[in-house]
Amino acid sequence: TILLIGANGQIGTALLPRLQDSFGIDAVVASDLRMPTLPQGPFEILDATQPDELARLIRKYNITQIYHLAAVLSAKGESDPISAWNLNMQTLLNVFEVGRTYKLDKVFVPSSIAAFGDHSPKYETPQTAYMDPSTVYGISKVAAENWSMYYHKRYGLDIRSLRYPGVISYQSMPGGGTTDYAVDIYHKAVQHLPFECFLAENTRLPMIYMDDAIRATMELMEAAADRVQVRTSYNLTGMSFTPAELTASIQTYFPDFVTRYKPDFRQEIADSWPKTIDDSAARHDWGWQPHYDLPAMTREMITQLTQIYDPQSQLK
Ligand code: VAH
Repeated sequence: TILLIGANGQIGTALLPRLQDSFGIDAVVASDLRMPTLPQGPFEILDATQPDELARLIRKYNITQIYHLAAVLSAKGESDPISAWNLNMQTLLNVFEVGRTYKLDKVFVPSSIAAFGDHSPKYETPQTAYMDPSTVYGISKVAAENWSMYYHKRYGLDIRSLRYPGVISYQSMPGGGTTDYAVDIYHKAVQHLPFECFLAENTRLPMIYMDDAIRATMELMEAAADRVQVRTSYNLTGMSFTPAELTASIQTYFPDFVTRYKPDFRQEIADSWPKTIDDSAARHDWGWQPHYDLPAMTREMITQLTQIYDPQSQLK
């Protein structure tokens, strides 16, 4: 049985149905701090900062795999660095400790391009670059990567990890990230509203469409253990674009759509991150290949969100 922690979050919402498709609805226990409006399948309220609560669920359901997707993201973490650090690290170490104690088969923990920093190369950032993250979120990700490696080497725990770029999806809203603008912009566009962007127009960042992010996660977790050579976390990317390029892509559907630029504190965070990513290790080790580029993603986002906001209309 699989335990999904952070099932209500942006990635959890999209990952849950895919795990249920692959393993069966009763083989996946979803968990989060709050009940979702419409729980699909087994659901448990879980505060993963509490080791006993987590261990109780492991025993109750005979959990053999954990996908740990609970975290405070980059922008939100800056408003209260110590709480963000505590939440991100406590939940991670609790997951690794139950992983070791209950001899779990596999554990998935996400890292992020936010683990890179001012002195990491900005273009085609390599798998093994110097990492000096500027946010507490990024610091927690670098620490998480090193703990992953440590538990793997010392206890043989099969931990797998991806450095997600900004993830773009229609299923649910991200919360507290620096790449969130690239989701919000589509919501404004399909509602025929102007968009105010908190990043400057030429801020290039690596991104991925949710479908590709989920497929990468599933493929990494399905790969034979000896193919998973990187035990910190794999670089991963789908595409890279700027707010201006994203706006132009949306304007092919909505020519009157406008973005106004009003950079705030998140600009500095974005400027410390890579602009493009070299994910050749993932491609080489377990065959990673993205399917969505910017035009394909825009088409899909606009089609799906149009259905949600205006179910009567048909995108031509
Ligand atoms: C954030 N989306 O903006 C997250 C992320 C790529 C960065 O990990 O904080």
